[in-house]
Amino acid sequence: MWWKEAIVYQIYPSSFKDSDDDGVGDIRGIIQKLDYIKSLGVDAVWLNPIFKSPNDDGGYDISDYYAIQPEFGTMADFDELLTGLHQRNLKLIIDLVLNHSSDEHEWFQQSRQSKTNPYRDYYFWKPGKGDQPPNNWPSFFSGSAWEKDAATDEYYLHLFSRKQPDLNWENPKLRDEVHKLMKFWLDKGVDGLRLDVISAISKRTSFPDTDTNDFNETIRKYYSNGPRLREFISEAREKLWNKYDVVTVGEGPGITPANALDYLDEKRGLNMIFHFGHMFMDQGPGGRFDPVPWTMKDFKQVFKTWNDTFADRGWGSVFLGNHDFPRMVSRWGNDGQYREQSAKLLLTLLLTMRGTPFIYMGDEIGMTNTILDSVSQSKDIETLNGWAVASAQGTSEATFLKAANYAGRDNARTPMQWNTSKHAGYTSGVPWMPVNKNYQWLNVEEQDQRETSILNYFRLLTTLRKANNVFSHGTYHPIETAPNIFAYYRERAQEKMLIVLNFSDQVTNLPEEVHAAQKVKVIGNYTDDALQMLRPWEAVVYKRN
Ligand code: ISL
Repeated sequence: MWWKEAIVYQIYPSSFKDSDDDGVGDIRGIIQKLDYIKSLGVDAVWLNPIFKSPNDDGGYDISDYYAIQPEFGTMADFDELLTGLHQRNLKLIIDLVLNHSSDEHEWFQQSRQSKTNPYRDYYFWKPGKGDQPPNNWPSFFSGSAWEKDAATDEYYLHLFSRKQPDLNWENPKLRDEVHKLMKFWLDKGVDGLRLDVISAISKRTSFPDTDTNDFNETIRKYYSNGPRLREFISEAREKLWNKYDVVTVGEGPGITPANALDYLDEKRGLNMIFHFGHMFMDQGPGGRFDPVPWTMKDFKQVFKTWNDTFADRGWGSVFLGNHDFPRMVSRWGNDGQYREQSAKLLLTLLLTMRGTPFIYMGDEIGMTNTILDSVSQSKDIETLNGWAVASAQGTSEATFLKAANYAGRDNARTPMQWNTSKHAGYTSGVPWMPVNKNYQWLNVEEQDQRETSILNYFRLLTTLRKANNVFSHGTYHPIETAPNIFAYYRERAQEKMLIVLNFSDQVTNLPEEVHAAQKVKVIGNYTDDALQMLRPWEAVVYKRN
């Protein structure tokens, strides 16, 4: 099971590298960077969706599951990318969006035509209640999760944007279509499937009103963990996935420590899930744009809870950022005075934790959040819809913008910063999204040639992790410490590693237990040794004797 020891690098294709100067990243741009990706010491690439899409939600609204998005290139380009990855002993995990399609997909174009159309039940259609939607479910992207369609005077369900109608997995014909499209890509030789919002594919078909105003509670109780979720996953595994050497990674908003193992097992379930315990920790009842303070106590507890969940069976993924969340160094670290140290600290956490680490492109050089000066600069439907609702409710733009700059997805979607040339070497055209202004000093080329850069520290970490499988397979034992110190053991057979992370701007004492331990420093983000103290954002990995 290669994926248990693998380190995965996530690429958001629109923003990685543009090879034909149309201002949008593309597959040939990734091909140009294959040797760079290999140089990181990672084992696999998770590629966000590359399929034909009107791009209402960054490609997560697919209008043809068998075609490559023309802006990204051709099927021949995809085949060349896959070959290029495999030639470098790198695996490819593609991102399939099966909870919903685009409204421009042929299936939906047919489905909306009439109540008797053979594709009608590929989606969920219901009459309204008077002039109201069928129930009170909110969309992930603000507003109602139902949209009225004039042609048949009924509403269709869309948990996300109105251009992302939910697919009806109750319909065996639809499930057959989904298995067929998965088989197409598995037959091409992809090594993994990241299954978007897989936790929501089984609907409570009575569509009961939600009884809570807390959005993440609504996800847990009404959108995810539906009555047939295990059945649909097991059917795909038995009919299809078991026939291939493929890793399945389920994106599982709403999946909890209590039920995660229901969906994870080698024979009948997924191989891994992305859980969101830490990612939703600072989201208040209103969701993403309703930020609430978070504490290191909560952050550490999330890691303990999920390590305990997967201690004996199942398998976890570990991530601190992706295309849906702010840059990890801005969110969890200090992207100002201590950007370099805190970026290295966060990468140390990622690469010493149990479970498969997923690193988001640009986090290996400590890329930071961007600042929108006005909401109109956002390219993200989640932010734009959120603003439309908030402004109608009287929220000022300054207030909303503060939340969007703290928590919005635009932060993670600015182009990769390669060098100091125009647009950071990402494109010679006009970038679809402005490059972060700090690219002049924050870029791959500068860090590639500086021994103590974040990039080269990341390369040391991947080498360390691959050389010591105590990190991938060892047990996890947190140490009780001061709130901002995150310290834990990793143990396997005779090997014992001790990791100590100072999540603060303050100099602080080394925890007594750590100070007293017989140990040898293996790696750290300060070049010298402070012995009894931990400097601001200091990360140290010790090997216990
Ligand atoms: O952004 C979020 C709201 O807080 C996340 O919960 C996220 O929307 C959710 O986990 C599902 O994300 C996935 O599906 C979305 C797509 O916009 C995201 O980019 C994708 O990662 C709809 O396909």
